[in-house]
Amino acid sequence: MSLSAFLEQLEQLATEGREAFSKAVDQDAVEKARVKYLGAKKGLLKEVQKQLGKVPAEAKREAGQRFNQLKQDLQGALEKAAESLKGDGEAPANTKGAPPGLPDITLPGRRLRLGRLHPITQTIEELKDIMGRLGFSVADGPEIEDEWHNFEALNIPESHPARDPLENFYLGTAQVGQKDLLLRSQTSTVQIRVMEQQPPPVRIISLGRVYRPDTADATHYPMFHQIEALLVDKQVTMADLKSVLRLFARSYFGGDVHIRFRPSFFPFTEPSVEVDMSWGDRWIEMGGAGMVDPHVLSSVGYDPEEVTGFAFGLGVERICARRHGVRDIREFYRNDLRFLRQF
Ligand code: FA5
Repeated sequence: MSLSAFLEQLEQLATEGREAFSKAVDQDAVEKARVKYLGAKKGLLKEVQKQLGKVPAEAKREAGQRFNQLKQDLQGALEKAAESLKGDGEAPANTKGAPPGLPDITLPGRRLRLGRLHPITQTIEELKDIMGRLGFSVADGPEIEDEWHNFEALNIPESHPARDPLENFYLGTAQVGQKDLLLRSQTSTVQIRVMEQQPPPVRIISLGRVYRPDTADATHYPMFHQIEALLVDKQVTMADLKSVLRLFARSYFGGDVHIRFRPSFFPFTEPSVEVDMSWGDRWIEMGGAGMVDPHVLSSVGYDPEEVTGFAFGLGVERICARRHGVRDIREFYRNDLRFLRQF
């Protein structure tokens, strides 16, 4: 290979390499460029170095010098790129190149940070996807509810402790003779709204915020999210409930998750169960479930002799926390960007 052919190769590599480092927008891109151009095994520079042996003996010295120069040059470009992306993407201090007071336009630009969806929003989208694949469509309901949808239609009578003012955020807007409004305490309200509006079969999920005056701790927050599922059709059984929950859990968490039912009580399901999920030997309560109580079906005008149904309601924060190893759900609402940027 002639000296000029070798130098030409070298120049081209230099131009490309410098450009790659100067265009790198984050440390990842810098690393990619480093491997491509300066990689010890398969870097392009290494490839060119191999050509050095083919240059005629009398031109070797010059070729070698140019090669070393270029190598230093690219290493410099790498360090500069890495340096300028350090420290949260801040541009380096304006210390040289421009007269005092004027911006130095030769400095690399300030990297723009892209925003991202909140981890709970990301989880909701994923849960919708999974349940969508199982044939469930998304239904929506208001966060400000009336007592009929939050309680009565769900078989929770006036005297039930779940209606206690200390357990709910009542809005205190009732006029004389009217029922009060409240922030919904569960997404089961949407079951009623959907069944009131359409005849069976029903196969929906509803995801959204719910509110309870719970003291915040590692597993509780006064505002949290639930995913509610409702399936009403002919001959729906507990076995269907368990299969759907298992499929759901395995799709979201992976194959090693197990589910178990513990007998429980909800006024709107009979029988009712608490749904626990486990990894290894630790069981965590994720929500409640059961077969829709015949009273609830009749209260929305369905015939309980004709159709049966199951429903479940799970806490989204707990699901998301478990998947990502977050030990305290309060982290989701501290608005600490160092935490949120990890998702
Ligand atoms: C209910 O809310 C029922 N509506 C669930 C249901 C739906 C039963 C359909 C039957 C049929 P529960 O109050 O247990 O049930 O709440 C369900 C889940 O919400 C809990 O298991 C938990 O994961 C989550 N959860 C409850 N309170 C909080 C809170 N303060 N902060 C975060 N998550 C909570």
